[in-house]
Amino acid sequence: MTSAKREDSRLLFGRADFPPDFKFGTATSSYQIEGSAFGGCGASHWDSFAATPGNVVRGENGATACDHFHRWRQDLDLVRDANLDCYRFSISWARVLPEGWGSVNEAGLDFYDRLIDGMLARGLEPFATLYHWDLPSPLASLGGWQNRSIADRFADYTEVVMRRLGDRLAASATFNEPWCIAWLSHFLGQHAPGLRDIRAAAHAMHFVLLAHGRSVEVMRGLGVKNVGVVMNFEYAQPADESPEARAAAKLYDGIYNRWFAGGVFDKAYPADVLAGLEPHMPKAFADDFEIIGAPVDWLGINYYTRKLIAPDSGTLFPALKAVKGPLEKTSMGWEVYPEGLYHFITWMHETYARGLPIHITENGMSSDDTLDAEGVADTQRIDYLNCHLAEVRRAIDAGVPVKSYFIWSLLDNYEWALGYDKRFGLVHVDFETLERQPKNSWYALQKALGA
Ligand code: IFM
Repeated sequence: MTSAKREDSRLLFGRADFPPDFKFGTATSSYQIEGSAFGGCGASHWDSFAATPGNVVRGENGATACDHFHRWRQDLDLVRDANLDCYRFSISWARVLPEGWGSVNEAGLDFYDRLIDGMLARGLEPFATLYHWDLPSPLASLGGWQNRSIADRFADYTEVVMRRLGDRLAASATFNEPWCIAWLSHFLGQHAPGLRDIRAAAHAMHFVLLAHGRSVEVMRGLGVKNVGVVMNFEYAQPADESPEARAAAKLYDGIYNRWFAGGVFDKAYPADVLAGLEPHMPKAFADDFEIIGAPVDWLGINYYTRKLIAPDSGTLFPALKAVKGPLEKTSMGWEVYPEGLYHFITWMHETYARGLPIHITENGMSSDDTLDAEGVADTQRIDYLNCHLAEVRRAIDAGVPVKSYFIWSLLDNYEWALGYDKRFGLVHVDFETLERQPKNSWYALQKALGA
């Protein structure tokens, strides 16, 4: 690869532009990179979802993924050599407890044990997430997130993991993106278990938060430090100036952005969303708010895009739809809207997290990256990082305690229902040979963050 090619776009910031204790990192998740066929990992609902025709592009699954299970040393070297400070990863429930509860797969815990020690040996801070969507199949058969007992099972799983690993983690999150776990997967049907059922969605939206609260309790009991939760937010803009579009955007914002933050930080759900969901909620759900609202130490924000929202035909809740917007798009078709990141950082700080440290736990983009003799010229990604980091800096200047920024993702990986086509990585992966090749964005980071 020629250095001239690598110079054609650069990151417009360095460490000196951020507070001295600000950290840079990159994020991944277990099912998307590890290879669930290896090391005694149990089946998850993503395996059966992917095996069902029509759910995932080409029926692809995470059986091999990036083979990180075997190549983790090389992958951690790539994080260190990009001059990053921390690595955010998730622990697969099905790898640790193949049945969801009961007997532990020691090889699974050993894997994470080695991975964490590998991070520490490379000077990287481990940021762990307990659940990033690979629910063990036996629990899915019992109703998964629709069944109240999932909260007890998640508490037990938390205990097994944290007793072994909790002493070496810089930060621990219970969940990645409750909106995806509940609404996207049980109402929109786009992720496992692929349901389109309002009762299932309402139950999942509550029980995922109950499980969060139970998990926090367990971690507090074990003395685990720096416990938080990672939520994804999407900027909801009315598609036009009509009162109907404004109301639809407000409701979208409620379901996506205010429900989960409201539960955790206010011990209450937003009234506008509850007006539609209450008939479908679990009985006496409000009695759980003391558990759900257990204090956390930080909030993780995942941010990618905005949506233009319009009313949809029909009267059934929520009667809204997203329409195509005019801004520049990524290969996911997502609009590039960096101002939304500033909006969420400042809004969450003022309204929900109220002074708690905020971590930007995911931000990044997919592009149709191609590898040629000169490497991967992912100029759009470098631009994307520049304009989103400018918004992070603006929020810090406005007084918000933003402590870190993680790029999604280290590697091209399994993008869920979209299979392996959508490339989010700083590092290109050839899914035939599994060879890794840093993209220009990786080199740009290495240079920007170098001493
Ligand atoms: O790949 C996902 C990740 O699993 C969760 N956050 C969004 C990413 C891009 O869609």
